[in-house]
Amino acid sequence: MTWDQNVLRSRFCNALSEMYKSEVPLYGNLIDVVWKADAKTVQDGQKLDGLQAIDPDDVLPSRHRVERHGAIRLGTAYELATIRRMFAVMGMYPVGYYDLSLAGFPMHATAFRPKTQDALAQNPFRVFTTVLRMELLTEKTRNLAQRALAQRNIFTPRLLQLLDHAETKGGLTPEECTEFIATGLETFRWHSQATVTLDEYKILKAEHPLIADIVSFSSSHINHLTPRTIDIDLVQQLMLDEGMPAKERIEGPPKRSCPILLRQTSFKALEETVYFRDASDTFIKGSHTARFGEVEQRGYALTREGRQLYDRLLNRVNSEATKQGTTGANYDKLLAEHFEAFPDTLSALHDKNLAYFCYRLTPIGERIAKKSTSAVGEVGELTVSISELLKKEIVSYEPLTYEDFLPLSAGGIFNSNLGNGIESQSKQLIMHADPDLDGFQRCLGTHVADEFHLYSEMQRESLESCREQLQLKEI
Ligand code: OOG
Ligand code: NI
Repeated sequence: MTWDQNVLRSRFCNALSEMYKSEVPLYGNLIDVVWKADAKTVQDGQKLDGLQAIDPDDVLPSRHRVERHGAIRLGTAYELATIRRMFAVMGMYPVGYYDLSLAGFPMHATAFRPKTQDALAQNPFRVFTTVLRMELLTEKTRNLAQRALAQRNIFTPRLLQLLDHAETKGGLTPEECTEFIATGLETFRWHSQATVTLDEYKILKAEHPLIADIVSFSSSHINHLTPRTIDIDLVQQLMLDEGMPAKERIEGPPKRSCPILLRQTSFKALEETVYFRDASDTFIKGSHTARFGEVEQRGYALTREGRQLYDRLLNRVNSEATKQGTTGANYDKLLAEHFEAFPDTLSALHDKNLAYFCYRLTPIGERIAKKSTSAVGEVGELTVSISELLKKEIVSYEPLTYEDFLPLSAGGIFNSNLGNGIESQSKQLIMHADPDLDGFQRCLGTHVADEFHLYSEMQRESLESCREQLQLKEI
């Protein structure tokens, strides 16, 4: 049985991209803009050293053109548990828990993604997956939502069979893989006929537009796809130059020499024609705003300490902005000012333990490793500190790329695409809910992996490999 999860994920991602480009032609234009921006950045030699360090292959256009993520929104525990099975076939596993009540939404989320560096390098596609929190809805809306969701099955019967096959036989045949892609796409396809009446849609939408988006259709349409860029500021500018309906600002940290975490922007969701059934079972024309195109620029993965500093600074910016009513360019100025407190050199990020790194032997280190005795001491006996190995240029480090998401940035992306012009920095914190990781994991039927743990294991393994090669007792 030839079943390579990485290949299947790549093929699925390509098929999804083609489907989405045909459904939302503006998304194809966005890909072209990203392509143009990256080519220009590479040509102008404006690449920052830090960016090169992130992923040297990324400057090679072929790999860079692959979509990095998409997003879907689900309604029930069954849908979440089944999507978990579907993504597992493609080597994508739930990582991280995102409490979106922080941003005022009755939802929580995880990201299904490859977990190892090798799998990420082969194809990094991941899907930000949200599920509705029924307990946060009013009774009337909850009843309506539960009724509508109980009537749909977003998975084809054939897909469900293939999931059983994959699990019981431990894989799929080549023919089954091809079928899996074709039938799996149906889960993410757009349907312009709603499953609810216009009145019901209005009730759902009045409570929250995202509830209407999740509940009113027979599939969980992909709501955006996202290529990665090496210069998001340039992409934002080019989108504006081309008259695309760009989001007002880039989410996440400000532009820096050492990019951290994730910066995102998008073109805003389009208003699309939708047909609603009325009481006499005829269709009436209405509209719905849901689907958009996004761009991401990925930076370094931060440690818990680094992330706490990021959150602290961002909270300060947001509370000051709310107090003073700061928006737009002034918000970005405020953000840049506050983020001056975040160290912006590789060595400071490393020495202050703010980011995760991958350690490697330098050519000097490799020469030492080849000899049977270590230049720094007796084989297998010595404990040498990492700072000493770095000082003697035996070992060097590169930052690890952040592979996850940011809940407040996600909130900003959601908000920009509700068709009401609310931007993240002026959002209304209407939700007073606690996170519910346990409830989420119960729906999912498994645990979500802790992203900090994954990065710190990668760092630890890289150090362990250096130790082994240098034949040291301990680093
Ligand atoms: C998901 C928004 C979150 C991101 O890039 O932060 C997201 C959604 O709109 O459903 O995709
Ligand atoms: Ni996104």
